[in-house]
Amino acid sequence: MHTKKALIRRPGPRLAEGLLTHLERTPVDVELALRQWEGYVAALHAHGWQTLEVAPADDCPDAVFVEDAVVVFRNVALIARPGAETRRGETAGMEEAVVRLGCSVNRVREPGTLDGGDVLKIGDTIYVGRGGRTNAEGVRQLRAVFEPLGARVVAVPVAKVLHLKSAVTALPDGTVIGYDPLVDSPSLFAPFLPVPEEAGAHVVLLGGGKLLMAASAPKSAELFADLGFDPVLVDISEFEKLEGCVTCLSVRLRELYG
Ligand code: CIR
Repeated sequence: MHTKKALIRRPGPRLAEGLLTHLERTPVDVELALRQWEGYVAALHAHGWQTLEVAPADDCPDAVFVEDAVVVFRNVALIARPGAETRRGETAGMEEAVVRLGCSVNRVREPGTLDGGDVLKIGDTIYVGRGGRTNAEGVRQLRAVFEPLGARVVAVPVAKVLHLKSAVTALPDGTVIGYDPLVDSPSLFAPFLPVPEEAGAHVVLLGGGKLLMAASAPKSAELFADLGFDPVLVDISEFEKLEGCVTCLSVRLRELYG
């Protein structure tokens, strides 16, 4: 049977202290964040995803942004080495989780840094953003792990946003979507569709044309619906205050089982 599994990590008590790079700090309602996280997880369940919780890393305020701790291609995991030192404590629990799932494990090693949020997979192409969190050595190590498996690794500069996937993700047909003012090099992606809102650049592919998106991107949702996709909107306002988006709140592992 085709099982869709996703790794998640519940928000910890220090969530409100999460890192900020591009936004001014505004108060985060941790209770509301927990309810929004439960809504996000419920949306995954409603669309056939089984979720597995990664052990909490409560000393790390940003641990809920679980996607940053790993990259999985086929059944091979590359454990990240977060560019932000305060996030390094997030990877041990992730390593345990992917081992439980039967992945083989590689680790980004010093002096490499790499955040999972900088990695966008479209079929066998893996785009990796070289930016504030992922350095050239991290890119090299990612290539060394995934190219032998048949991946085409394409490195792209990221300067305008935190992570590559803060700027671009992809629709089920492979069209890359992004909010033009925040995409460093749109010409690197083809086909590329500009969207009308920053949060409209972030979609999680739920399967069957369904797109999990932030409620803060209604015009982009309308655009996608008009193209024959089915947007599923969730309110993640408290995570957006911390520069998080729908993509980074889970690690989807379709590849392992599809
Ligand atoms: C951070 O700065 O690391 C967190 N406050 C936000 C991480 C969001 N992750 C992502 O976009 N992949």
